[in-house]
Amino acid sequence: MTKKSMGSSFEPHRSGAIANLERRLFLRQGLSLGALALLAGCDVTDGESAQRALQAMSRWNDAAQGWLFNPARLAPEFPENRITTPFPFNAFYSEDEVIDVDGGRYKLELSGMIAERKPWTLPELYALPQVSQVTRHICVEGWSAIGKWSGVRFSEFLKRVGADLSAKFVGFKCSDDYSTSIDMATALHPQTILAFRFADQILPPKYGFPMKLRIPTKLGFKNPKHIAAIFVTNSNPGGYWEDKGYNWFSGS
Ligand SMILES: Nc1nc2c(c(=O)[nH]1)N[C@H]1C(S)=C(S)[C@@H](COP(=O)(O)O)O[C@H]1N2
Ligand SMILES: [Mo]
Repeated sequence: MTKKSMGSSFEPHRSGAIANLERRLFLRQGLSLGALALLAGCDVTDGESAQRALQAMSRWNDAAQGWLFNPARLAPEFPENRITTPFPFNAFYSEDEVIDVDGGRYKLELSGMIAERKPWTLPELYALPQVSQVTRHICVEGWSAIGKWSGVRFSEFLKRVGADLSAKFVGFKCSDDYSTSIDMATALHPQTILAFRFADQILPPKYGFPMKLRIPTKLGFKNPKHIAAIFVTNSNPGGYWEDKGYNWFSGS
């Protein structure tokens, strides 16, 4: 990266992507591009090195958070009278575009570092031991709501399918073309559940039929709905919002 003096001279050359980057940087880290340039010691006004500098910072952030994360720490649970009604809907599209997954034909696909990769039907998944939780869902957009989800502990599921629990990441592909990924410690956290029910009813389409991963220790966008495929890997798969610059760890 070449060092370049900063000043208003680069302003007119700033591309849309750079302006966007600067806005994100300021909103998320309270940093201006100029401050980042000082920290990074490089010209962050050219798109590629800016992206590299941001990614380096975000990776450092993930490493620090991973190191601080205590898998034994539990998210608060609430009595049922604290449940938020109606529970908000959110997705990268509007509620009238919610997808309709055919439960009869549905099969959950498994791949990567998993010994038994046979697909699972819904009746097979519903027959697994079920637990419930009343926890707070926190969205990065600035709202939160308490809901009740039920399903199988994700650690239980991963053990049953012979997932390599020493692998680093678990990735999720969703039927609505959403994706996300989590670290293995979070996947094995006792409150992380593969949820089939919301408020004691089969998960309605808007909340992610036929299943979502409920992770009360992570922000809402790390809780994938409409899961179609799960894979275990050692290389960070990123995700829909993660690839757009949201901090990958986004939790505790
Ligand atoms: N498949 C899928 N999962 C998703 C999303 C999405 O757009 N598609 N949005 C995420 C975000 S940002 C939030 S806040 C929650 C919203 O879940 P809810 O509709 O049950 O409130 O789903 C998360 N999981
Ligand atoms: Mo969200």
